[in-house]
Amino acid sequence: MTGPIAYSPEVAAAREAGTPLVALESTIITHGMPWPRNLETARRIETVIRDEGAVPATIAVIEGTLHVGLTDEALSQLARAENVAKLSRADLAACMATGGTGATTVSATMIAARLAGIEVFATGGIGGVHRGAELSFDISADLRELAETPVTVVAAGAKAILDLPKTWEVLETYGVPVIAVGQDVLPAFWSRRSPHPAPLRLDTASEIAAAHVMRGALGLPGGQLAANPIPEADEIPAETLAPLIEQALADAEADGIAAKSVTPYLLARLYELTDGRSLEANIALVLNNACLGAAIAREIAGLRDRVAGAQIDPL
Ligand code: PSU
Ligand code: MN
Repeated sequence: MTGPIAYSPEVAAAREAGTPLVALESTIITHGMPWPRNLETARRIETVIRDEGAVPATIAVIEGTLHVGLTDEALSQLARAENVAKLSRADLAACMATGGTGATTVSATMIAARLAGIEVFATGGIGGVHRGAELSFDISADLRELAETPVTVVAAGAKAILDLPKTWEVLETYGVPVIAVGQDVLPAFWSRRSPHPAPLRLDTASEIAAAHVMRGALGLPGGQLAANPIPEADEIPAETLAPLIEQALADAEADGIAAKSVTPYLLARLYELTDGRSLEANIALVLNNACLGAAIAREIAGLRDRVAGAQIDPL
């Protein structure tokens, strides 16, 4: 199948039947986790979503076509491939136009999800404001995407390698709802709790779904971030991580790492510095987010059915 967008058979069937869908990014597979754990994790995430009554749609550009839903063969090839491009809003179109292959980050995955009519997207952690951004101006395109594209993103917050307070400030400026799930403080990716009070707190998938539908009814552009804390058993305490993050940042600076390479470099360096523990935590939190994402997608589908059935306006 060629053309600008291709749906996998499973996703095409779900669209036809109205089964809730959950979008998944591919950068986490190609740039966020080492082989072969990346493939194993990508498959497990998809299984969690199916077990929760939704259909996974992993998104990537392969030879110029934007794939929404990957067959297991395509997933395996991508997980093994080297030198895959990392695509954000800025480079998605050029990659497709030139027949390239690339993994989608949060921003590009949100764009693809919207095109496919998928309202929920689960991942690990969003990009944000990098430490030292006052000099480097390194702020992830993920933040502006959340302000523009109406998809609910389930993540364990922003990655703790970032400047979290500045990340939350930018999202507030952009009018993006940042919702801590079930607690009063924002999570910090590998750790359940950060010192930052949550701007919003919702405790259930049904409340998050209702907020999503209400935003649409109000005609507000943009999505919302459901910041879902990592399960307690899998977290790495923030105190343990803090010096290791400092070390990874110092190494990145010494190695002259910049632009798109910063996030993959820091994740890989932390993997070494924690003897692999950061990866185990990362896998656990993504699986946890997939589970919540599927529940939110089911709730949104239920709300839409009720609204359509009663022919009422949600407002
Ligand atoms: N979360 C992870 N691993 C990752 C990423 C997020 O657990 O690899 C990726 C996401 O695709 C996110 C991107 O959109 O990192 C942010 O990159 P940058 O900081 O260059 O915008
Ligand atoms: Mn960047």
